[in-house]
Amino acid sequence: MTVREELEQKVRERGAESLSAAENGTIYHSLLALTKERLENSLRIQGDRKLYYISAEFLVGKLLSNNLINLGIYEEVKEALLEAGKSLAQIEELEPEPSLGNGGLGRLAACYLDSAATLGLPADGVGLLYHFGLFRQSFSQYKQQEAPDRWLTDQSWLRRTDISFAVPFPSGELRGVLYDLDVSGYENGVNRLHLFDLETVDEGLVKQGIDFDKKDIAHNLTLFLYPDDSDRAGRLLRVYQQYFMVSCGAQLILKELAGKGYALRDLHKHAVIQINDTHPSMVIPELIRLLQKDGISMDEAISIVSQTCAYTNHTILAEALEKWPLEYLEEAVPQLVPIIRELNRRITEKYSDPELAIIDENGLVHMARMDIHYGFSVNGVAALHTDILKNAELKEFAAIYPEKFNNKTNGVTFRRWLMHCDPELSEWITELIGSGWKKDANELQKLLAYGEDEAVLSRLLAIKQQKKEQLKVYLQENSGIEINSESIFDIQIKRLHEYKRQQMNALYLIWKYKRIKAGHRPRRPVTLLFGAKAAPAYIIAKDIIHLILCLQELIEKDPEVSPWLKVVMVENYNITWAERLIPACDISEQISLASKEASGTGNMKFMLNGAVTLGTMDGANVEISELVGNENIAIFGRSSDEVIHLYEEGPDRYTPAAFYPQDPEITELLDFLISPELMRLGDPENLGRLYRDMSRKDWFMALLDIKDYIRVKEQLLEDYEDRKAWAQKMLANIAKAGFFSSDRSVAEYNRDIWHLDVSC
Ligand code: 26V
Repeated sequence: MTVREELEQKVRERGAESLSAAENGTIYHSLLALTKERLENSLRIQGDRKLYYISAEFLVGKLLSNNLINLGIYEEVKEALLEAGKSLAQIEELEPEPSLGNGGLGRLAACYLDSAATLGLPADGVGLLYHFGLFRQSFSQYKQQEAPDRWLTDQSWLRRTDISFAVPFPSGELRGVLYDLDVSGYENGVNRLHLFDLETVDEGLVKQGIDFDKKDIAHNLTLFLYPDDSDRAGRLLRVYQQYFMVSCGAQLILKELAGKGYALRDLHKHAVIQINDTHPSMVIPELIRLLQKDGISMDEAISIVSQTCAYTNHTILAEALEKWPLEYLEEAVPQLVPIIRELNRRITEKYSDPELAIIDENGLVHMARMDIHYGFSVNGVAALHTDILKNAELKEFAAIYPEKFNNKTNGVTFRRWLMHCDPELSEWITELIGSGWKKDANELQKLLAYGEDEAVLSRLLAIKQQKKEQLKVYLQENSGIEINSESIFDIQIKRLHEYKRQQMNALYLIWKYKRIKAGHRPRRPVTLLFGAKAAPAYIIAKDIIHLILCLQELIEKDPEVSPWLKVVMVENYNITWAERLIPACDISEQISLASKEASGTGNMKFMLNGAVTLGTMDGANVEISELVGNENIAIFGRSSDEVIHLYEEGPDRYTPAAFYPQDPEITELLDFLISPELMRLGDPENLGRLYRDMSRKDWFMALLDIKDYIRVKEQLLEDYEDRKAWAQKMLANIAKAGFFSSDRSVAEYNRDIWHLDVSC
């Protein structure tokens, strides 16, 4: 049966007369069923040795198009629908987006699963099935509001299995039920994402907003991703959740090992566990515990587990490196405490440096340190990040385990981040250089041959314009917001965090607003688009959102400025938004304080879609700039070395007092936060707090880089006017993006860490 016939049959089974007469909802469910069946009949990637990628987040995004592309039936389905007068894009709108992640870390996990399946590597994901995931964001009175995001539906990509495991807690055992989701490779077989749900979970616990009884772990463990941890109960709940995840995961891994007929003591030969940041770190003591239960000695259990686990570090921010009070672990996971103490004892016996101890003098358990001592590989996620880990943050560890440290620069899947989100660009690239780039992204470099081809360059500009028009329509339909598609689209989309410096972008906005008020109109209007969620308990991050929303309103209501400058902060930024925004972008904002952004992956997606990066020499921006050359990227700000020195010299070395009130231009920008114009619109409490924070602390040094940022951004806006030169920059960025394919990253992980055999 052809895909079209199958689809016709499926809609009829669901009561429609024909495809053309069917409602979009019926078509969506038919497509879901059709695709799921094909996935189930696909080759399951298998091997003697398997990777388990264990992660608190998997930000998979909508799956319909992705699966259709990977199964090789996207075009057929699209055509069949078109002939029936239907649009695949509209049908896709009906698919809920799984809310199983927060940012780059979770999206990276999803890209890696896609690439591992594409490369034919046996690699499954292990995580939790959060019923409400991360919160749903809305704006009211220029502030972020949080609501539960119930993304789960009766018919979905998930398959409930009959596998479940008992997880021991001091208050009694709880059961984790396994749900599976097929992960398709591009024109290849399937792997699985294993998500555990609490059998006794009770959604009814969520009453007001996103509040619920944090202590009722028998019913709450899989309600939310990252529940508020501003109090003890919240932090304990994180520990309970993490343990629930790793215990289920460890039991699954051992069950699969036994299922294949291998002895437990051969675990390290047949399984490798990639620990994605420290949320799953307790898998190490848990596996040791389970092996011991089966009669293996402590010495041998430690040795086996140490040869099985590898750790990826995704941040150097001290506050994001997890340290749990031993007392919490004694309360939540007492069975692991003697093991962790023993792991620590062995280290302190050998090394006197207190920086190396797993349990510090304050009784805090450093999860990353446990991973480094008892894993066989430690990797950073971009060249600069790995250098900082080796030479600064983790230098004591690099000195004793030089062989463990390695770099794996992040990557993104081009199936989703080009073929799916910009089919126009994707098809045109194929016209120019053939389709080889879809399997070997380095072939994109063939585009460089067209650097002087006027027809090619103007077509590139035309496709960008088309994507900008599409975004304009989407925004109009979904938010009622009008944007000018002839303006320059400047976009900053990422989690809200002070180190990412959305507040510096807001200072630029204030500067530009004042310039225009003073009569200096830009040559072309500019639209600044933001998307970001702030952690519910992160006060300053929420104040920054408030500032941006107030500026959005102030500018909108000012007839002198609004024709020239527009701000849009999209509500509930997620993967689906990213897929709309990235292809339409002219300027990609990657402006973190140098040394703080481990890698970034949005920067790669933007470049791949022909945006020019405006950024600091941070994370993977450094590698982007090396690849594209100075003329194709706009770099500003202090270097990571300078910043690291400033921090090392102590809190007095950098002080915003050097700029405020010393520097009149910067003072004018900051004072605007508490100006009558803004205070009239916004909440004086939020604006005042942000003003005080930025003028007295400015921990991420926005004032240090703001002038250079303004200068370079203004120059970039000027550069945009030379349309041919701009198109050449776009082309260079696309052509050089091949390095950032997650296929390359995953192949490197496999070569250096996983050592899996390609099975198909
Ligand atoms: C830490 C915490 C601390 C408690 C509150 C919730 C929470 C959530 C996540 C994290 C881990 C942050 C690590 C992280 O997301 N790192 C990002 O990883 C990306 C993929 O490697 C990388 O591109 C980004 O630069 C990096 O910030």
